[in-house]
Amino acid sequence: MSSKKKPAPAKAKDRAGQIDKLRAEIEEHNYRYHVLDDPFISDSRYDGLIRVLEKLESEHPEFITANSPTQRVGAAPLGRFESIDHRVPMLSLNNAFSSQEVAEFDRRCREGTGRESISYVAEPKIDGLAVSLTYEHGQLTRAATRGDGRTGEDVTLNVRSISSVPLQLRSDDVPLVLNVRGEVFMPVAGFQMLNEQQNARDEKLYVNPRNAAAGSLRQLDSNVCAQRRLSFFSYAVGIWEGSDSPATQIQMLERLREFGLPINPLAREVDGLNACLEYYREVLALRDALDYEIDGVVYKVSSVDDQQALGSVSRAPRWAMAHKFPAEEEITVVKAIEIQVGRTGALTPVARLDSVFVGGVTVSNATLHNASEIERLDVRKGDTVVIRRAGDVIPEVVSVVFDQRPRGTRRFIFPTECPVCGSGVSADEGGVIRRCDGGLVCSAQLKESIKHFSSRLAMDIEGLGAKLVEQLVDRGRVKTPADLFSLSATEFAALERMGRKSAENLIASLETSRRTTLARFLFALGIPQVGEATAQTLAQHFGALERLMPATVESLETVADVGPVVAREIRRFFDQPHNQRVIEALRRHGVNWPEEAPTVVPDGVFAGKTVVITGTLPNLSRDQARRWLIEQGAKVSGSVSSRTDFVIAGTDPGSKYDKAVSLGIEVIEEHEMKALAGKVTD
Ligand code: 9MJ
Repeated sequence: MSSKKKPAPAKAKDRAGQIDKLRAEIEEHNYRYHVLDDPFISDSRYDGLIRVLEKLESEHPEFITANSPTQRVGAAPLGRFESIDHRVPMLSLNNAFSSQEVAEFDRRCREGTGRESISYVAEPKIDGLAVSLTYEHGQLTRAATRGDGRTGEDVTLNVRSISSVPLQLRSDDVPLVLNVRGEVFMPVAGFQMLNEQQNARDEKLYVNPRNAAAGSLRQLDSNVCAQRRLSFFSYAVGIWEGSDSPATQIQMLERLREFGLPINPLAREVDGLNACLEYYREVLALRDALDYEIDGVVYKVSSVDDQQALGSVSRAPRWAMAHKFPAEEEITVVKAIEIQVGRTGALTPVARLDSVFVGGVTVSNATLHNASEIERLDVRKGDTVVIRRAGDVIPEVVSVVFDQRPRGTRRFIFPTECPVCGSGVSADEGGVIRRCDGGLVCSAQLKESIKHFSSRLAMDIEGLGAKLVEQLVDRGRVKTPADLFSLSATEFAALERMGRKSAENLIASLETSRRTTLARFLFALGIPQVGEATAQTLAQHFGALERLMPATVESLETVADVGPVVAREIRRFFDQPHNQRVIEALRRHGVNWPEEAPTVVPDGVFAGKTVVITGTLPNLSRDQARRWLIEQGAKVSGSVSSRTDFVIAGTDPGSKYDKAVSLGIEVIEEHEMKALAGKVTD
């Protein structure tokens, strides 16, 4: 009979030592990952160490400590959050929105300290939630939200689940009591993942990472908060007791980092006003590349003595200033929802807005993308909405503020007829994009096509602005791009905003634009799916329009980066008699370009064929063989499928060879490939 023996005391001591060692190792890895941003081991290896520790602790629960890395999660849900009074109030920051305001701040700091120039710590302003963490004897004992600055909520259990917050400080030389302040935030990737999960579960989406972080930190069940990918940066100290605190802000950040607290890596000392403003520009340029959201930068007088000399007014320090970036999100009202018809007939719903300043510009329109987006948002005329404009992107409606919806609003009904020409509307293959079927009969499509035709990267007709194009189309004077070349200076001069001189200039620039390149001409035609780069490749590949226009879908697919969808669009475009007539007319009007030799005359055995290379060939490297085949007009693919025409096999051909044989695909060797290229198909 076997009975469980109690471990001998010496053994238990060994175990305790082993557990301690493992904890220290895990904490070291955590520190390297979150603070130094220089991990030694993979995430899965880290998880493995945690599992070993969990196992040891479950065998020896007597050795579990409150701040063991295994004890971040698992507490029972709370009924409500307790209030916590901040022993030292949590300050807020004054905001500056312009360089002048920063200059005034700098002047006040200089005058208040009697210094000629001030050394500041500059750091990004994280768009998250301020929290206050208290460490006693190096152990995390409490975490509180800012609340009104004097009283916050006890969110200790939730904050413990944030892996970048150390449960115990690293150094042997930590203050008896350390109260640090910092920002809890949700990295953008974590936010996107969370919203995907929310969407999959049919739950409410969060509007932005800040709201998601707030919603997560306010979960009464810390196990839910633990699932959310929150992170933390520290930036200030409220209480430092039991040892000498640093004399400057930058030294203070250094010490916090030594204690194992994460500090923003962009924080640094800057001297004087100009360096502050330079820092602002530098961080603004980095903004979109960061994986967390920031809404400005913060400048703090570095010397603690100077900070004390300057003091605080109404809960904001006089020694610190937030220099805000232009807001990327604002709230405004939808005056109307209208449909815009694009060059290819796509119907795009647009929200007309009460103008707001957002992302550094005044915005009065925002895209609603498509019909399903309107449905998803349930946005209606009269709604108050959140709009967003980040970087150079088109402003968009992010969400509706439903509790401000006025009575009597109606759901938007997507039109079944083109609002410009009355033609029918059809949905594309995915059903998301709806298009007007009117083609160039539709004046909206015609206007956009002409604007595109004359744009800088296309025919580059200088001086032919949008307003002129609209007049020409509205007067029925331009029905195709070719009509532009039959206009006289007198006709141009008769248009609004045109004088004799500008009309003559326009005639001159039309004259110049006649001489173009094949690539520009192809781009200008506005073939669906053919952008500037594809137009270039097509021009290089075929060398002449006469060779491109009759090309089959199969041979079009041999062009680099032209897939089946693009090839079909090109074919469909040149098949339309209307397009053929426009091209003829343009050439009649003298539009011309230098002929170039095509890179490929695809008429051999491999022209238009899909070929896979496998194994080691006797003479050619893989890449040489691939390029040789492309020159022969082949499309070289990496995998064998039923659409493969040939497999070129060398030695050790592996599974591609087996698959080709099983699919009955012709398998040939390198010398056969070369021999076949000599023959021309009938
Ligand atoms: C943020 N939000 O990143 C402060 N902050 O300092 C930084 N906030 C702050 N500092 C004193 N970097 C009060 C608030």
